[in-house]
Parts: sequence; structure tokens; C-alpha cells
Amino acid sequence: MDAELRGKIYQDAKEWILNAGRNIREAINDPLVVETKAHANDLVTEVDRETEYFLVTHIRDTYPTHKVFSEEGYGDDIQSLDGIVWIIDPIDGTMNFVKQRKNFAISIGIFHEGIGEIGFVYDVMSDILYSAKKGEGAYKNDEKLQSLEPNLALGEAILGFNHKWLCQNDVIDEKVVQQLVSNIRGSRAYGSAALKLAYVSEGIIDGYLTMNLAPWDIAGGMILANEVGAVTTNLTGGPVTLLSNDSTVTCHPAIQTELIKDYLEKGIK
Ligand code: 2AM
Ligand code: CA
Ligand code: CA
Ligand code: CA
Repeated sequence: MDAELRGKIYQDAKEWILNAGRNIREAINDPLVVETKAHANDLVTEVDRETEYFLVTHIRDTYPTHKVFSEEGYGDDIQSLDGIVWIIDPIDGTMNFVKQRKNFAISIGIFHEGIGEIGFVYDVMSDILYSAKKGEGAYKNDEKLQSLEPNLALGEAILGFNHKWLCQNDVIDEKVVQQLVSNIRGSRAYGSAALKLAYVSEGIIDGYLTMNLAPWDIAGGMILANEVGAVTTNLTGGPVTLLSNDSTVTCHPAIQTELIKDYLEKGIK
């Protein structure tokens, strides 16, 4: 994608995501109807749906040839990342949205022929927009984010993952995760995949691991993190396709090999 087209799409997307966030803030104290989807902790509200509808409508009106891949059903049936594809999570961290009315984000990743060109993660209640254009740097509002420092020891890393990693689960031996936790500097769980990836781009955590998330959970944040030099694979070091659910590890490049070879590969079931 040439820089001019990238810049135009970026400006439009930025305006729409900021407006979508303002709409949510204005209604943040309104009563909510909370429904469940696949299971009792899998929540959705009309705000998730309205936000997605708002974004998809703007994209279709302005860019009728672009495709949309999104969580709440207003997007297209996506089988490939051919052409320009917007991967959208209207509210990432719906449980935080419902319970805390904060600590959730709107996430957008824009891909051209499978390559991440533009990423946004908008922390709506803090009014902090993380954004990146491929090859042009990542920003936290107007502040340019630094590229990751060249060196980092795994023992000095802070990693993001939720506490289910430490309980018996189908993906990885919890004993290996316990070993990892005792050997790193710290671990964090925030309840939003998109925000954790934004924090990797900001350099305030050094990696983020997921067991089984959808493309829209990670697409926007991955573009941000990769722009400052973080690397992404699945938990065994293979590529992440962004067409179906997968495990992921997005981290500082200096800890990637040790993290995967000495811990994750040893524990994967
Ligand atoms: P969501 O809020 O958009 O559903 C923490 O729960 C993270 O996992 C969030 O990024 C959340 O995204 C994601 N997630 C994906 N599927 C989930 C589910 N079924 N239940 C709860 N969280 C889910
Ligand atoms: Ca959801
Ligand atoms: Ca999500
Ligand atoms: Ca969501």
C-alpha cells in the first residue's frame, strides 16, 4: 500500500474510532442490557453491537471494496486476507465494560494482502489512542513510542497473561507456567487483549500470551506492537494467520526464543 492511501485510510479510521469512543463515553452511565453468547462469562451488550455497526457503516460508505472481519456479526464472511481487510473488535474487554465501565478498548487492524498497515487501540475512558502506520512508527496520542531497546533478559521481563494459565487447562501444563512465572520479574492481567498489546507497544510490559483468541482480539494491537519491534508467533513459534482462533505470543524479540523453547514448547499439550 502506498503512503498516500495509507495516510487517507488512517485519517478516516482515526476520526471514526474517536467518534465511536465519544458515543460510548456519553452513554457510559446508561442502564445496560447484558446478554451472554457461548457461555455464562461470554458477554455482549447493545453498545458492542452499536459501536461495530457505526464503524462498519462508515467503512462501507467510504470504501465499498474493502472487507470487514468483526466480532458482532455486521462484517463480511472472511476466508482470506486478500485485498484490504479491516479486522475490528468494537469493545475488547466487554466484561470490564460491564463491571467497571472502564479498562476496555476499541481495536482496529487494517491489512492489505495480509500485511498489517494500520493499527488502532483506543482506551475509550482514558481517551488514549494508540495508533501505528507500518514503517512510520507507533503513537500514544501525539507522543511517538520508542522502538524496543535491543536487549532484555527473560528474568527481567514483565509478561501479560491471565490467571487461567496457572490453573489446569487444555492448552499448556500449568507446572511449566508456574516455573515461568517464578523466573520472570512479574505478570499482569488486565482483561483486554487489545490493551495488553498496546502496553507491549508502549514498552510497559514485555510480552503478551494468549491461549485461544479470535483475530479481532489481537489484530490492531499486533500491528502496534510489531511497529516498535515486538514479534508475534503462535505458542509453538509458528505463524499466526488471523483467519481463525489461535494461540499467540507477542513479545520483545530478545526473549522470544528462550520463552518458546525453554517454557512454552515444553508445556504445550
Ligand atoms: P472481548 O471482551 O472482546 O470478548 C479477556 O477476557 C480477553 O479475552 C478480552 O480481550 C476478551 O475479548 C477476550 N475474549 C475472547 N473470547 C472471550 C470469551 N468467550 N469470554 C471472555 N473473554 C473473551
Ligand atoms: Ca466478546
Ligand atoms: Ca475481544
Ligand atoms: Ca469484543
